[in-house]
Amino acid sequence: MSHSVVIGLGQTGVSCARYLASKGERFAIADTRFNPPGLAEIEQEFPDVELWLGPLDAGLLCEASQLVVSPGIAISEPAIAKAMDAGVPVIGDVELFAREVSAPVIAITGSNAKSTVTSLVGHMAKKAGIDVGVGGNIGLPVLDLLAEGEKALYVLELSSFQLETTHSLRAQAATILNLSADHLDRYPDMLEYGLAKQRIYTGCKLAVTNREDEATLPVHEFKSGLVSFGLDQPEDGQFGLCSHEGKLWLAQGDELLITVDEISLSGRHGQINALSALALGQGAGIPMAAMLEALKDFQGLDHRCQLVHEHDGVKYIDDSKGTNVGATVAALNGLGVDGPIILIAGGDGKGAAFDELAEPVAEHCKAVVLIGRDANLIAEALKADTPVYQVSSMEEAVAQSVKLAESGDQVLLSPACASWDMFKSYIVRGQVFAAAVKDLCRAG
Ligand code: UMA
Ligand code: ADP
Repeated sequence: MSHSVVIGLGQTGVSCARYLASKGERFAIADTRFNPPGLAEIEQEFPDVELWLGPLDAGLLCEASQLVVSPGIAISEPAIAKAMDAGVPVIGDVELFAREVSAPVIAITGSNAKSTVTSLVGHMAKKAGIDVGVGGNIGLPVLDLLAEGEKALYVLELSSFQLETTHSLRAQAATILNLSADHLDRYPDMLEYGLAKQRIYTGCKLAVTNREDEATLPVHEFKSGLVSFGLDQPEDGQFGLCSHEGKLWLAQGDELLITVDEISLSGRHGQINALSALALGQGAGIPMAAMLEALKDFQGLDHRCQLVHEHDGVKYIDDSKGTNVGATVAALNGLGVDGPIILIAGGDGKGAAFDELAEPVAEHCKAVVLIGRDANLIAEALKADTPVYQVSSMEEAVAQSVKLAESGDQVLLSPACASWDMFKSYIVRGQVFAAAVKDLCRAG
C-alpha cells in the first residue's frame, strides 16, 4: 500500500503528520536526529506510526510514494537525492498546502525583511476586515493554518528551503524582496540560492520586484503582471517616494499616498518595506485606504532595529534578527543618519564573506565590538580605521559599548551572523543584550 515518508520531525514534520492523518493517508516519519523536537508529540498522538531515527536509509525512502521533506534538511542529502533519482516525488508542507487551498495567497521571500513585510501585509488585510491567515517561515507551519478552516486570504513567508519543495503555489502576488548572501552553508553559490527563491514567481499572477535589486526580477519567461517598488520617484503604476511641498510621500506613480512621517516604520528600510507591502496588498485587492491606516500603527517586530533602552542620551537598539550581512548593512545605513553607531556584531556567519560591511562601518560606526565564532573573519574584513574590540560574551560586549558611548550615540546589536554558536536563537541573543544593557545602565 502506498505511503508517504515525512522527513524531519520539527514543527513542520509534526504539522505534516497531522495533515496526512486528517486525510486518512498512510505515512512513516524519518529524522536524522535520534531525539528530534517533535518526538514526544508524535508518539503520543500517533503511537502506531513507523519512526526511523538516525541516518536516513535510502532503501526505505525509495519505497515511498512521496517524500514530504522539512525545510531544515537539504534535498541534496544523498538518501533523498537517491530516492528522487529513482522517481519518488519530493514535496514539502507548502506544496501540500497549495494543493489544498483555493483562496488567494500572497507569497513573500527575500534574504531580509520577510517577517516584517509578511506581518505588515497581514495587518493591512485585518484592517480591511479580511479573514486572513498569516504563516510559513515566520514561525507557524502553513498546514497549521488549515486547522481553523479556509480563510479568505493567506499571507505566507517562504524561505528558499521551503520553495525548493514547492511546485504548484501559483500565488496571487509574489515577491523576492531583496537578495544578499545567506545560507551559503546550504547552497554552493549565490546563483543556486537565488534560483531557489525564483521559484516563488512560478505561475503567480503578479510579481512584485525591487527596483534597487535586479536579482529580484523574474529570470524565467514571465507573462503575468509586474509591479516594482523602490525609494526613487516611481513611474506610472509603480511604488516609490515623491517630494511634494517640502514633504516626502509614499506614492504610486504620481498619486501621493501618505507622508513618510505618518508611517510608524522608521528609516529607509522601513519605507521600502512599506512600499513593498502596498504593492503586494494591492495585487490581492486589499483596499488602499485600509492599507494606509495599517501603516500608521504597525510598530514593527521585536529584535528588528527595536529601541530597547535609552540612557544618558545613548540609544540601545536590538537588531538581533540581523542574521546576515545584508540585514546589518541595511540597519547601519538606515540608522546611521540618526547618529554615530557602536556596532556589536559576530556569531556564526554561515559561510558568508563580510567585505560588504566595511563601507557602512567606515561611514557610520565609531567602534565595533565583536563576539562569537566568526569575530576574526569580521575583524579582517573591516580593515578600517574604526577601532575594533573582540570580547567573549554579550555582557562584555555591552560593557565595552557602554564605556565607549557618549550622548547622541547609538549602540546597535546587529550581528550579521546566526546566533547558534552562543545562543539558542536570535530571540535569546536579543533578550540577553537587552538585559545586559538594563543591568549596566542601572548600575552606572
Ligand atoms: N534537522 C536534522 N535532521 C532532520 C531534520 C532537521 O538535523 O532530519 C535539523 C536541521 O539542522 C534544522 C533543524 O533540524 O536546522 C530544524 O529543521 P526543521 O525542518 O525540523 O525545522 P522546523 O522546526 O520544521 O521549522 C521550519 C523552519 N526551520 C528551518 O527552515 C531550519 C522555520 O524557520 C519555520 O518557522 C518553520 O519550519 C515553520 O514553517 C526558521 C528558520 O530558521 C525560523 N528559517 C530559516 C531562516 O529564516 O533563515 C530558513
Ligand atoms: P527575515 O524574515 O527575512 O529575516 P525580518 O523582517 O525578520 O526579515 O528582518 C530581518 C533583518 O533584516 C532585521 O535585522 C531587519 O532590521 C533587516 N531589514 C529590515 N528591512 C530590511 C530591508 N528592506 N533590507 C534589508 N534588511 C532589512
